Amino acid sequence: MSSPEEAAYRLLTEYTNGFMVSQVLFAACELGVFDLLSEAPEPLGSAAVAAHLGTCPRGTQLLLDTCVSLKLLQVQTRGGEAVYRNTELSSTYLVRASPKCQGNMVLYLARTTYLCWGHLAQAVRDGKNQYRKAFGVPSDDLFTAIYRSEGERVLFMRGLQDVWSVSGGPVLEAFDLSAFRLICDVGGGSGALAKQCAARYPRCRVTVFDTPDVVRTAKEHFPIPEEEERISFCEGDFFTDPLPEADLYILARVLHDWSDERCSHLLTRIQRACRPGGGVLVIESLLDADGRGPLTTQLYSLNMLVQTEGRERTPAQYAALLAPAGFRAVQCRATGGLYDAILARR
Ligand code: SAM
Ligand code: ASE
Repeated sequence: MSSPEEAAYRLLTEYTNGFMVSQVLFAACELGVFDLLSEAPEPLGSAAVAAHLGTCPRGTQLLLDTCVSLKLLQVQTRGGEAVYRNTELSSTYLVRASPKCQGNMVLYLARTTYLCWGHLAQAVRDGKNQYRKAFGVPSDDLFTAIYRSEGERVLFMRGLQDVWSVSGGPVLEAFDLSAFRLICDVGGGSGALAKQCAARYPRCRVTVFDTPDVVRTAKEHFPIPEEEERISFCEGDFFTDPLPEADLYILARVLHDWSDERCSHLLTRIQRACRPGGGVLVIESLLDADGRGPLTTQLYSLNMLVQTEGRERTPAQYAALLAPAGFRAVQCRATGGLYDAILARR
């Protein structure tokens, strides 16, 4: 039996070492460990992994053994040698070829988000995102900082779309959307959620509205199959330009980027574009009513502090933005997954 004091020390140590766990996962993804093991015809020893990846044998062995303790890899002994293969977790979520691969989000967290989090204390002091500190870029225009380069824009868009292969179904099926025939995904990025929407609701058409740079990058790097004539792109600034006509406006992970004032402005513009009886579907990770959890959403909210101008919100906070903008019948549905859905009517 351990004393409460020892248990507290163990918990403290787990927290202080948490960043090392993230880095093990980041490094294994960056190096291509999971792809290599999925393509190999049989489990590989650490020397073979090192040879294939061009990495040092000692570091490779330490990394692989730590991945085993984290349940990212499995080890067994064959002919006196330890050989490694993927677990169910890594084959499903970390191998590129898997339809549910989250590898681009892992890379984005490793290369961008992690560096902003290195300045969390500063963000709490000054209330600002940390692109200037982390990357030396000005951050007075949020998406100019987020899209610092073409490569960064592609990685952000790839990373963001990963989650919809897992959470797209739950958020789009939280409400029956079959009555909405013309849907506009406002700030829809690569079009990944629009594709899922078109697949689930065979009678709808979806317009993805985003900035000209994002629409160009989407067309170049995220092609939509030609037979999918029900999805189209429209470019503009959602704070100033006319919005496409639609029965349903989707706002997925858009409001969490912005202050209450910017959210109200955007929602009012959407309300004016929306026909009576139409609606808005907000897709976000919802905080509990008292804001005390879930921990993952609280961490995402801090992430919005270091990376954006926004925060995650409670259902009541979303309702308080939607009602003054002219939306009624606000309904919240928790999906049990990472992202939840709120439907409101014009
Ligand atoms: N909805 C997508 C998702 O959840 O995967 C992308 C969410 S991303 C966090 C925010 C999106 O809003 C980006 O695609 C960004 O380009 C777009 N965006 C930001 N400011 C915008 C503006 N002023 N006009 C149009 N789109 C904008
Ligand atoms: C944004 C979403 C994200 C802006 C920056 C972001 C995500 C990571 N960085 O709108 C995806 C959500 N994940 C987290 C950790 O918040």
